[in-house]
Amino acid sequence: MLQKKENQALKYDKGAGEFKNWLISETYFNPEALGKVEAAFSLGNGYMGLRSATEERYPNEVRGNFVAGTFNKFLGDKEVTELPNAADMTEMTFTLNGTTFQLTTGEVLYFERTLNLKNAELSRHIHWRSPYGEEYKLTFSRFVSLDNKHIIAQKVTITPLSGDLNLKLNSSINGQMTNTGTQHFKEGVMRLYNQKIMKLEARTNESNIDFTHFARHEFTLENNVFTPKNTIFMDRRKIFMTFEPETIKKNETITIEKISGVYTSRDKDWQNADTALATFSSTANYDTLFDAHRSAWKNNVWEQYPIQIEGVDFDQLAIRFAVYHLTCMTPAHDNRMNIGAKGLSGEGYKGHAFWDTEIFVLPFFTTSNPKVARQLLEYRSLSIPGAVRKAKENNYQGAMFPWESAWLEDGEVTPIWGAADIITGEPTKIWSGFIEQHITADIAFAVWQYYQFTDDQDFMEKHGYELIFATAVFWQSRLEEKDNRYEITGVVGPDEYKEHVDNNAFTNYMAHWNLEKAIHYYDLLQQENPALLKALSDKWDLKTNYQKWQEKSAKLYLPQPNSELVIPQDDTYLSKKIIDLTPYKAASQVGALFLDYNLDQVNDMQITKQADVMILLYLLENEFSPEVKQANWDYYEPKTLHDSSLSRATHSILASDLGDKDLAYSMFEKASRIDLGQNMKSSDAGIHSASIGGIWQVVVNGFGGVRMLDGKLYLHPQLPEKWTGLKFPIYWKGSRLLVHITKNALEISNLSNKDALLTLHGNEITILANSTTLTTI
Ligand code: IFM
Repeated sequence: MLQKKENQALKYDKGAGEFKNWLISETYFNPEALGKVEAAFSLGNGYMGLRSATEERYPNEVRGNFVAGTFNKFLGDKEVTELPNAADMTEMTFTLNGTTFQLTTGEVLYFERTLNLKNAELSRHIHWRSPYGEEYKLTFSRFVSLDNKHIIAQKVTITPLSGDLNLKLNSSINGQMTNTGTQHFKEGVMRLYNQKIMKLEARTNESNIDFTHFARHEFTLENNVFTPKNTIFMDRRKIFMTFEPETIKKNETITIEKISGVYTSRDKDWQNADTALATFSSTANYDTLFDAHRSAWKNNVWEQYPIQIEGVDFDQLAIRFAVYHLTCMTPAHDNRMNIGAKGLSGEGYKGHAFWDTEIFVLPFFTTSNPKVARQLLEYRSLSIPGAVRKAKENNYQGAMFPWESAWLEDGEVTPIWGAADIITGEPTKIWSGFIEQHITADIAFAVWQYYQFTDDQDFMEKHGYELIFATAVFWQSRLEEKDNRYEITGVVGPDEYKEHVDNNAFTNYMAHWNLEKAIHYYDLLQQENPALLKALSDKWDLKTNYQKWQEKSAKLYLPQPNSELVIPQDDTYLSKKIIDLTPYKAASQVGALFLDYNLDQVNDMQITKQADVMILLYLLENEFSPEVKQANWDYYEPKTLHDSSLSRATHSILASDLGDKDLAYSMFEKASRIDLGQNMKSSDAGIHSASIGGIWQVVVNGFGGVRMLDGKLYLHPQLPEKWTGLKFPIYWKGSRLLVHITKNALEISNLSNKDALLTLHGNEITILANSTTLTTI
């Protein structure tokens, strides 16, 4: 019998003392909603991500362990490359006096599963009565080390409460994992070393990446280490051991540690499976590994990003949850890799990177850890060859970046077929990979944003200028001449409910912005670095392109506000049918509209999936007046279903710009609950990376009012009524600033040796090096 369900499965207020607003707890076990906790409580370190499936197995679970950058394409033309699900090293089956431990049998007298964000450790505390009335206390803890990126550590304790215990443990490295049925690995060597370390090797079947997995165990009874009777077994793609300790007396506690590791031939320091074995063999025990892991989180994460929200406990927890997942999802160790739309927390979107990185996640790193931002942008630079190939395949020039991106050389990897069409009964075609093209300008935008924040000239010379030029070469080749102007027809904009539209405002404006920036930097390099300009000109034929940029940019059609100040989202949007969206807006599940209409029908209605004109008003904010922003909000928001998790954060920031604090806060409340809230189905396929980056933007760019416009830093804080304070760090042109906003004061500490210039509420101020400035607001 399971515990009685409380109204809310997740609790946010269990943390006390040093853990206040650091803990998220699941308070009853719900076998119907395993995916939520597997993803939202997933562990990771940017090298790998581990879904928090339990040690014991359940029918509805989705176990997952994803190693960044290890893409493989299952042979077959319907498949695209994806991050394969590595062997599961966490599985353990406990047989207690002949009965398998399972929370769906017997009686759960107590259950709590907690993610401690501060220490990035997952724990479970259980009091279980077996179907035969025997009672046990079990605790489980685990972490994915931030200090040693290859390591997963687990610790289990079992205390028999009603009599002695005969325990049998079956613990495996299970390579039978699939990605929803697709097996990505060829079977490799299995072996037990020194009666202790299990090894399972596997190789991806198309990309030929070697994976070597290890696991070893340690047993302690009442603080005495011992080796129980054990046996090794091998099965297809699975190696496992059984352990049978001597009888454990009533109230005695047995502790089992399982330390596992995965190494792959994608690792920069990979040599072979033997050196991986030597490295793994020297790893320490749980507690020692945990100390190093906890210190890494303290030093590299929480001291690097000391972000504090005062006044609402949930909001403080939510921003920590965001920073936690931003750390878990980001392969900061390797510039050949990027961030998946679901991070490393699930199979959703196959580990592919989208514009989610540049527009939603990157601002966090650009502002608070520029080194990582640079690496992520270098990934785009290194993947230029794939973008050039895509341009050529489409008869364009320059770099046409893939809508979905995986390994550097892969080019476009968006799947072609998606969800069922309820009218035709066929799969819906996904057009984004063909015609959602704004990503090319989004990448250029992020490069420029990074450069403005950091003044990183070295990056610009090695990567940045080329990215801005190569993308502008694409745009000039993409524009179509019509009636003495240039247009962009047949695209999907950010609103993916509109396909094959002409002159999507966001796309046209961003393309124009991209062309203008290329012209600007071409002029600049001509003055300041002609040698570099020559090298890039030789590669990209910039002389010819420069002229085309000038001619075409000046004549590129930019949809203007109409008499009601509304910017047409595209050429036909405003003439389409309007329907009552009330039921769909109220639906708890995303995409409820598609239970009644198919995409072709929605294409003919004024229904917007996610921020489209709205995101234009945010990114290029100084090109539009407050009146235009308000008119477009009033027009589009009621027609926007927020069916993409990217939408609400942008709306919240715009509401702040419009001076509507309550609206901004209510949008933030919804955005911050997409993964962390009580909807137990919202995260099954993985957390929403862009939404998580968006939460940080709402806090810092929205409520904190931090904006970079034309290369200058502006601060215009507008705290929600319920907040009493907000503290966050920002890097600005080499200075590290700590901003503390309260209801009526603003304190900025410059923690570096360089003065910082910024504009506060319209006035320019200098924050002197190593000093603090206090202003009333
Ligand atoms: O990039 C987004 C897109 O804007 C909306 N659909 C989901 C994608 C991945 O998050």
